Amino acid sequence: MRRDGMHLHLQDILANRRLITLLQPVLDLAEGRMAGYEALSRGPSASPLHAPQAMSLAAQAHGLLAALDWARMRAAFATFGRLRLAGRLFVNLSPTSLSAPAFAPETILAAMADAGIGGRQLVLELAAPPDCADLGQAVSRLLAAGIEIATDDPGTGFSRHGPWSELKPAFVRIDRDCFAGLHRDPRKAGLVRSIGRLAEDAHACVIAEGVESQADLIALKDLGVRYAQGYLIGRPSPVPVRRLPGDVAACLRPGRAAPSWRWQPGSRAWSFMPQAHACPGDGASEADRA
Ligand code: G
Ligand code: MN
Repeated sequence: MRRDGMHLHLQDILANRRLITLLQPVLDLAEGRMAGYEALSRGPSASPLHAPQAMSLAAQAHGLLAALDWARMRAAFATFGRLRLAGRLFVNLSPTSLSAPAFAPETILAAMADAGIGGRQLVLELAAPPDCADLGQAVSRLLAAGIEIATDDPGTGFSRHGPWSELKPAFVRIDRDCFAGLHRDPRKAGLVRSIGRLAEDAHACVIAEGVESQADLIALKDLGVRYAQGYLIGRPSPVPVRRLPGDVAACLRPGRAAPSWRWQPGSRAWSFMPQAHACPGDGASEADRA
């Protein structure tokens, strides 16, 4: 499609609300229930902008990235609200949009209320390391409004991510490259453990994204990773699963997994503990619904 044609196509998608929202469950490994859902946006099915990355690149080229992010977020609110899902809603966002005027916390909260979603349910997931260092003020306003931030782990260009002290993420994502085959690779186990320690010190929880096997799920739980997401638990879908699949529930059954290595802030050491630590903002549930 030519440049002008692509611009018109994008404008049509935005003006006529042609975005599709898929939702993928995020499992709380400590509680054994769905903690919420990540919204994954797609363009119209037969469009060259079906893939989220293609849509972001085209929008960026035409100065429409913040408008696209806003439309994606509205579509995610509408789908999540219509399905009356409980827990958190994770929405991907380009870091530049975070400080765009349209993303003022009161505007976001009003849009959530419109969709029937309660406060304290939204997590903005930064889709890439931010180039701009001056996100501090925007982040502070969002946090004050009860909106949380999720970022990538320090291994994925986090030196460009700005300090965690500025973004104050409540959630830190690790990718399947980082943990796939974890149970037979002590180096990967060491890496996951180190990220867990960094996250713990920053008052954040780890989300492992892209979990496809039971072995990985059990190993992640053993290492104290709190949340997991992936095809094993549920595929991205317009109508996502709400209950744990049987094979996943079997992984979490008491006695199924070995005792876990957990970081004990008091002793500043890793030690075996029977229970997962508490996480910031625990308890977003039906009770948080408007
Ligand atoms: O990084 P981000 O959260 O945007 O990545 C989400 C993408 O990963 C989505 O496009 C989704 O379809 C895909 N995805 C979700 N779960 C899995 C999984 O278990 N394995 C793999 N390979 N991809 C997944
Ligand atoms: Mn994600």
